[in-house]
Amino acid sequence: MRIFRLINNGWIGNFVIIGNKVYVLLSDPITALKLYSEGKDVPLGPEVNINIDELLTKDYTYKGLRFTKPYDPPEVWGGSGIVYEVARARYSEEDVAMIRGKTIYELVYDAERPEIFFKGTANRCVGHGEPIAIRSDSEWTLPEPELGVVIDSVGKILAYTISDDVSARDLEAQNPLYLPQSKIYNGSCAIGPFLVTPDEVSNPYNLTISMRIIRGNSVIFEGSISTSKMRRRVEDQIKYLIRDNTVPDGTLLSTGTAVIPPRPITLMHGGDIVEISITGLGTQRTPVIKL
Ligand code: DO4
Ligand code: MG
Repeated sequence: MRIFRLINNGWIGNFVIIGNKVYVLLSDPITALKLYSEGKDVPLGPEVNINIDELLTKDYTYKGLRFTKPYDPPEVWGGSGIVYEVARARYSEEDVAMIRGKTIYELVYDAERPEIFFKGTANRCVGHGEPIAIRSDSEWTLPEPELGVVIDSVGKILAYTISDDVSARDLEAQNPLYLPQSKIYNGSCAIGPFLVTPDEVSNPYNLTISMRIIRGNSVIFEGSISTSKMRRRVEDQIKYLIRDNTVPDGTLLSTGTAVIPPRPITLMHGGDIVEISITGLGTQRTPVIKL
C-alpha cells in the first residue's frame, strides 16, 4: 500500500494506491498505517481516476491539484548520523571538533551508541514539489538524501519514505553545539511523495539512494549509494531512539546520508532543483528557496 496526499487551494485529500488502483483514503495516514500493520481493514472511499505521473510534474507554484507531504509527522528525528563510511570521511574533511585525536564524526561512526538528533515537526517539513530552504544566515547548505522510516510508539516500522535532511553545513562545521540550528528550521526537511508499507519493500538493505542537483539546464551534482553500505541496522537505530524516550505513532526517523556533494557545491536560490530517488519509493523533486 502507498499513501499520498494532494492539495488544492487549501484543501488536502488522502489517497492510497493498492495494486494499480487509486482510492480515496477515509482516515488520516497514520491511522491507516497502524490498521494496515495490524492486518485490519483500512477505510477506503471510492476508486478515483487520476494521473499520478502528471500530478508529479506540478510544483508549488501551480494553481491546481498537486502533491504535498504524504502526512504530518508529529516528530522527525535524524539519525543515526554518520552511518556510512562516506559520511564519516566527508564530514571529517572540515576543520571540525576533535576528541582524543579523532574527529567527532570518526568517533561516532565507530561507537556503539549512534548519533540521534531531533530534526523537527510537521511544520518544518515540505513535500514533493514544495520548496526546501536555505537559512538566511547560511552560505553552505546541502541536501541529505536518506531512507526515512515511519514508526509507531513502540518502534514498529509502519512505512518507508524518501526524506531529505537539509542541513546548514557551515553552522554545524563552525561548532557542534550549533547542530540544532543547522538541522531545524522552516523547510529543512522534505518527505515523500509516498509512504510505502514494508510489504512493498523487499529488502531495505538493498535500495539505491540517488540524488541529482539540477541548476538551470545542468546537473551540477549526481551521486548514489546502496543502503547495503549502512553501518547500523535500522532496528538498532530505532532501539536507541525510543530508549527512555516516548515517541508518538507516526514518528519519522531519517536514517543518515552518504550522498554528499563536495565543496564548494552548495544549494542556491534561484532555480536549483533537488531530485532524490530510492528504489521502489519513487522520486522526490524539490525547488530551493532562501529564507
Ligand atoms: O552531525 C552530523 C549529522 C549527520 C547526518 O545528518 C547524517 O549522517 O546524515
Ligand atoms: Mg543527515
